[in-house]
Amino acid sequence: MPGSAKKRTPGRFITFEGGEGSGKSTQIQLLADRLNGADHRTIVTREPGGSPGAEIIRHLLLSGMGKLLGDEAETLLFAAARDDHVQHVIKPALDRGVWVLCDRFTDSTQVYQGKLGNVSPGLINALERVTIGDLKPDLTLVLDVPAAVGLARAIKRRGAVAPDRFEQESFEFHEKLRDAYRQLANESPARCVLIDANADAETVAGRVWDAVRQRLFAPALNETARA
Ligand code: T5A
Repeated sequence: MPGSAKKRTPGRFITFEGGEGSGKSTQIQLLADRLNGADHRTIVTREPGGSPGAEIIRHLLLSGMGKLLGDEAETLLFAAARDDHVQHVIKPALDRGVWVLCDRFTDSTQVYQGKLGNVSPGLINALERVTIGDLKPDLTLVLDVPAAVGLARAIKRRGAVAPDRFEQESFEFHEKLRDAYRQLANESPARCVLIDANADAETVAGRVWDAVRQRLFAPALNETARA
C-alpha cells in the first residue's frame, strides 16, 4: 500500500585494512557477530576475492604468478578481481540493505601497489574510478600493529604452509607498510579510524566497536534527537 511501506535501512560498507597479521579476519568476524546480534543483516567478504571470479584471480595473485607479469599487470589483476567483486557481491548486498564488511579494499592497492610498489598514482586512481565509481566505504578501520608483531602472528598461524607472495617481502617492506597505513589514516580522517591492534583480540574488538558506534550509529541517534 503506498505510504505504508517500511523504509529500508540502507546497507553500510565497512572495510578493514592493515599489514599482514594485523588481525583483520579475526576482528571482521567479531564485528559481524556483534552486528548480527543487533539485527543488522551482515556479510563478510574479502579482497582479493569475495566472488567466484575474483577468487580465481586471488589464487593467481597470492601464488606469485601475477608478480611475474610485472607491477602494472599485477595491479590490473587486483582491479579485475575488484570489479567482479563489486558488481556481483558488494553492490547487490548494499542495495538489499545488508551491511558489507570487507577484509581489504582499494586502500590496499593504494598502499601495496602505489606507495610501496612501482605503480603510478595515475594508473591506480584510473583503475579505482573504473572499478568502484563513487562507491566509497562508509568507514575504514586501519588495524595498526608493529610489523614484527603482525608477521609473528602470520607465521604462527601459517605453520608449515609456504609464505604467500606478500609475506615473502622483506621486513623493511612491512615496516614501510605500517607507516603508509598510518599516513593514509591521517590523510582521510573523515573515513578512516586508526585502531591500536597490539592487544588481545577482545580488547581490540572493543576498540573496533567504539569506532563503529561513534562513526555510524551516533550520527543517526543525533539526527533522531534533533528531529
Ligand atoms: N593485496 C590485497 C594487495 O597487494 N593489493 C590489494 O589491492 C589487495 C586487496 C592478501 C594479500 O594481498 C595483498 C595484501 C595481502 O598481502 P591475505 O591472505 O588475504 O592476503 O592476507 P592478509 O589480508 O594480510 O591477512 P592475514 O590473514 O595475513 O592477516 P589478518 O587477517 O590481518 O589477521 P588474522 O585475523 O588472520 O590473524 C592472524 C593470526 O593472529 C591471531 C589469529 O588467531 C591468527 O592466528 N590473532 C591474534 N593474536 C594475538 N592477539 C590478537 N589481537 C590477534 N588477532 C589475531
